[in-house]
Amino acid sequence: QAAGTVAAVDLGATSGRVILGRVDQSAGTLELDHVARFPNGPVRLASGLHWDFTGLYRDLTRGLADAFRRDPSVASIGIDSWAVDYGLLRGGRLLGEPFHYRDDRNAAAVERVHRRVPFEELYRRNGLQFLPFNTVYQLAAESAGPDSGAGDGGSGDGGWLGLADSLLLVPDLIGFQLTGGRFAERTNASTTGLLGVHSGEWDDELIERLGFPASVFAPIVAPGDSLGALRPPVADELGAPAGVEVVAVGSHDTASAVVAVPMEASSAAYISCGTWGLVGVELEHPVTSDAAREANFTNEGGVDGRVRFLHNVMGLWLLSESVRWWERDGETIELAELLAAAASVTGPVAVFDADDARFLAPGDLPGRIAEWCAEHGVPAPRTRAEFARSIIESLAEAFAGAVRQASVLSGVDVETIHIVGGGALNELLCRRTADRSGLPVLAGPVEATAIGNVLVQARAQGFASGSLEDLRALVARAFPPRRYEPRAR
Ligand code: LRH
Repeated sequence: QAAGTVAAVDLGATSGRVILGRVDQSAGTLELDHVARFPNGPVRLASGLHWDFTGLYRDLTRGLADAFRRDPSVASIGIDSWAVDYGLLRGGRLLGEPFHYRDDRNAAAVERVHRRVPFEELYRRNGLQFLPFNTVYQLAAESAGPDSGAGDGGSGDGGWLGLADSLLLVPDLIGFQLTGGRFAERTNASTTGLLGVHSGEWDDELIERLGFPASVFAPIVAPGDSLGALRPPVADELGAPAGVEVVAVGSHDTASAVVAVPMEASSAAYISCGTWGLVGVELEHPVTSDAAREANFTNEGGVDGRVRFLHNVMGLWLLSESVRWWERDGETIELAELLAAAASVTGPVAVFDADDARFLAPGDLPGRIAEWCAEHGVPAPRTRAEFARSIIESLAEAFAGAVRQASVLSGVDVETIHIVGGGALNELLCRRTADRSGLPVLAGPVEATAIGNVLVQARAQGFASGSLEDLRALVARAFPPRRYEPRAR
């Protein structure tokens, strides 16, 4: 079996990267070459909180051009990003910058959706945990249109959604710009709330009941499918050889990350920890029991038809947004120093509910943490080091709790916890998650998402073969995780 190189575009909520992956499965090697990294984040326009899609596209295509300069043998490109957000198109033209999922336009839409389809029924159909920004609620807000206010049924003309002839989630939207093909990759489509949890296909009846135009949804493709060759002007701009393909990967970043968790899925839980902490287990079949619904666990689509049974914990957003708040007057805070100071805090610190919805929107997170503490009669942190420590302890506690719930709800007997993503670099978080769960934590790889993206492409190109277990064996060998043993509390 030949070795080969592919390019992964991995877009997170705070930064994006282009990474080359060289895979030689017979030699047991998997090498990453970081080609480009660029910032990403919300832009507040008059219409609300948006993404700068055009800027992102410029940055990622520049990165891809660098990648082809560095290695002209790149066989394919794969794109993954955060979930749920989308662009609307008409005649191939983008109808404005996509909304950011942290925009607050969805509150009225949630009620409107649940009035038509009660949450219990939604959950039975789509298996998704309630998050106010699930695409289904965003689309209900969209249908209400610019002029209608938030009245039931919206303006009746379908609002912005009625203007569109297609809707593409962010990675699919990039795929469309690159190839001209319009597809909906299944793992990410599973986060819309409009995919049948058992069928893995668009739930046409649900779409109709919610009054959405069925024709805007693109055909479903699976990770490993080709989205087509680069459009000739794009290939020119990237300096790419003719015929280079864009391959569907687990285009939901969390789906790609889970591919690269070097775990034994029958006895492990994973935490994909970046902006969010996605905490759960991998299953063969969805669990949509009342208990799973009440615990707000989701059944998202995984690569190779696996199920990502997990819960969203707020994640390192709590820390990054606090730092952003403290830096608002121009000061620069070194994260490593802040974490070192957090590690040396000796007294007890507040453990707050990291899941509380008040932490979702951008803004004064330290103030909201203090407010939570005041409401719950807990002394609030005072120094920045105490805030950082309180955030880490609260995340570790939420992670440990979600692992316990995942285990009870799914029947997986969890013996180890894998932490992948940026959080794997955070020693205090890994150590405290081990301590608070009483289980060993295996940390790494940090770039799990890009690795999962690379591996699914490599398999599609014939540079690798086998099941997810075979791919994970390669990850374990190339990126041996670091182990944290639990200590007494
Ligand atoms: C993580 C993530 C997560 C989603 C959220 C919108 O980046 O994709 O899985 O719930 O962003």
